[in-house]
Amino acid sequence: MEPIATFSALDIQQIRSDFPILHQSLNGKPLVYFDNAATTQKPKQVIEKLSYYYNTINANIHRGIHTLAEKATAEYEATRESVRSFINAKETAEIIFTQGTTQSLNLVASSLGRYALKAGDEILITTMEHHSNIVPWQMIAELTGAILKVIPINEKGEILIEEGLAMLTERTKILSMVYVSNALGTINPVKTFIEKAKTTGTYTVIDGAQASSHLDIDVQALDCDFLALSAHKMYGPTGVGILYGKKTILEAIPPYQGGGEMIKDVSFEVTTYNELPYKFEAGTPNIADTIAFKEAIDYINHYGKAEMAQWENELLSYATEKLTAEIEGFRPIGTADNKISVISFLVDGVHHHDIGLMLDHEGIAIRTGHHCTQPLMSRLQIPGTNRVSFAVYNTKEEIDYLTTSLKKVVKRLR
Ligand code: 7TS
Repeated sequence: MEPIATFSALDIQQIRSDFPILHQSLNGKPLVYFDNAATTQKPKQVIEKLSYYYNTINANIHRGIHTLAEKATAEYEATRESVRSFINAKETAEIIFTQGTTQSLNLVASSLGRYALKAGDEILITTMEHHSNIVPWQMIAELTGAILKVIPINEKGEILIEEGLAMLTERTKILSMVYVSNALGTINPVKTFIEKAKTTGTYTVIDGAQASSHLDIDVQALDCDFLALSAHKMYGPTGVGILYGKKTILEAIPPYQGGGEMIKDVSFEVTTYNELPYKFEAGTPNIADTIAFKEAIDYINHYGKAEMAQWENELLSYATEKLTAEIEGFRPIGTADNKISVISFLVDGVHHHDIGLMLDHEGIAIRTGHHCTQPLMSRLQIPGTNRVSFAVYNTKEEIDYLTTSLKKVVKRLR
């Protein structure tokens, strides 16, 4: 599919008609899906590709010489090329398929950590990391004696840039930073940090889980060493994602898991590893979902990521203004100057869990809780938030309905 010409041609109703799940009632009300930061819904192109795979070309990849195996392998590798182009990596050898961002970050923490870290070395992360960019580093720090350091943030939910850059020194062996915060929507100045990291000999890892469907990602322009993302947050299936890594580093670091596919030769005495990217892809992968992932990328490319983001940003401004004006005691959490279409909030005098539950009764799906960012919640001294997050198929009418419903819910709860 060729990209459409302009954003004005973007027909939200046309887009909505591609998403079967949106056209249903829940709890007797039409579904309004505002939990897109957790996972986006899937267009029929992705869903149909899954059944195409199982109906027509199901076979294990890279192993058989029969026709089905060749077809499945070709489609699997076509997704790799699609992802390469999507993030502008130099080579497909640099795209490793994983189960998603969490596994990608565990892979890099384990393999890079075992290669690069020794006691006393520092790993630098930020206050707003998702647990999946905290815990793997704690685990490798425990194993190696490395020390975890955390860049502070301000009350708006922005990284303190000067302080953060000052914490990045020759002692910092790895910097791992979230590109866009899932809990606040903050877009971090990752490029500034990567540039400084070049001068301190620090490996850079970017958690791109929330950035992938909203921001243009160019790993060569960023010049990061690693980047992780999940297909399910970009209109693709669950259970598949990627780790991008620079080839020279991927060649140097040890494998993550052992097994089939990742070897060249095995004997009881010695095993040699396969070439990239297969060295990091042990076992039969998630073939169907990986193949369908390409449809999601094609879908985004068709409408244009920038055009989609423009619509989502329009929804963000509209909703922020409306909720602030109409909901008494509305308190946005995370008011960064540079943010994506996520609104985290609390309402004075009402528990966030009650809001989430009662909006669900109105057919509105939002997220409630700590969003797997407990240290961030502690820093902000809140137990959690309500979070509304937009995707391209959301509408202003849905925001109007949210506002009316929230007003009703708050009135009832106070
Ligand atoms: N990093 C960030 C920034 C995320 O938002 C998430 C998932 C992950 C890592 C983990 O990704 P996974 O695909 O491996 O699960 N975030 C959320 C969320 O905000 N609500 O549910 C999942």
